[in-house]
Amino acid sequence: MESENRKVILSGIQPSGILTIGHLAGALKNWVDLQTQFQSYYMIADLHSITARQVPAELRQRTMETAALFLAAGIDPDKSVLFIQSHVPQHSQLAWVLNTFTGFGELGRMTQFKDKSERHPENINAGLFTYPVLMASDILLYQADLVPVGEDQKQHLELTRNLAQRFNFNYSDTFKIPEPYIPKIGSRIMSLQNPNVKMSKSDENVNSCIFLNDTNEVIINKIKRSVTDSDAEVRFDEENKSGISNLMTLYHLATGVSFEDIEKLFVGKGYGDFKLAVGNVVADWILPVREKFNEIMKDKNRLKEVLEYGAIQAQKVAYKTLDKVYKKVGFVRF
Ligand code: ATP
Ligand code: LTN
Repeated sequence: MESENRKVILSGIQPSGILTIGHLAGALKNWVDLQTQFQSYYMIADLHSITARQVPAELRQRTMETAALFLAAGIDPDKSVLFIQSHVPQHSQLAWVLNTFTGFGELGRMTQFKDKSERHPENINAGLFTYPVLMASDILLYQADLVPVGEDQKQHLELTRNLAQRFNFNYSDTFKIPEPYIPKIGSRIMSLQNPNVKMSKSDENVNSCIFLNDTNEVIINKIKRSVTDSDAEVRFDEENKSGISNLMTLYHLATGVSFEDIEKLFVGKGYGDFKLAVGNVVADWILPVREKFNEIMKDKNRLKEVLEYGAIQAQKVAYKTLDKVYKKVGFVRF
């Protein structure tokens, strides 16, 4: 685990809902591959999730479920450090320091903040505004080289790099400057009901998402009812045929069949046949993850042990960085 020369990656998912196939395609699938090459830190970002109001009992349940899904998707606690963000107090501690290096204007330009405050005008809290600073702390504490994220998080990564450089310049080399790692295919799985927006676990319309705990029947039905265009050609064209292109992406990720071969396979066939085929391959893809998830959720004690072990490992690394930062800014250390 402590192999010093391996590059470090860190990523996280908020426990703000049941994970979707977007998380499997855009995040977990890659995380599983990356953990063999990199020293990997994967966290459940519960501190981030309370920027939107959560029901406490549900948050607790979702946090454990998210951890179980990480394991079910193939994250191996012997290879990766898997932990709950709030178990490592250094995240909030570093965030406070970095807040004092972040401009008001910089945060105001974040598109996620603008989107979320437009969608939820009733709760535009300061935490939502400083969310990217907490995310920067997550990354910088572990001296991450690479951060696997979806396309939507690129701007937050850019801010993280700026903050790291600013701090290093003001004092001396403290933080590694991280790079985003965005998968070419799958980094933006679109909503099944509106293929021009990202599939999102907090979408009010459950038909827009395939949840990782949906049954085969539900998956097949949701794909059958998904919104596509009005011609009948299975062709990859994200601009003009975003619905079909999204389904082709899912088919590709589930089977490995290339876009070209998918087009050939469905020449002359209608969307009905195509949607049924996508439904079947996606259901087959998710089934083992769902079965493993159910198994893991039956043994809560084991899950708790894994998370406690992860938190201890994470704290050790996080403490080292925070200690350096506290010294550099001039806090008295005994
Ligand atoms: P929200 O609850 O607002 O929908 P989210 O699901 O986008 O949030 P997270 O749960 O924190 O946010 O996302 C974790 C990771 O999964 C991020 O890297 C994100 O980009 C990726 N991800 C989420 N949804 C998708 C998607 N539809 N396609 C590809 N990747 C996704
Ligand atoms: N903001 C991310 C979740 C997240 C994250 C992180 C991702 C929180 N901290 C650190 C990568 C690294 C999101 O909403 N997708």
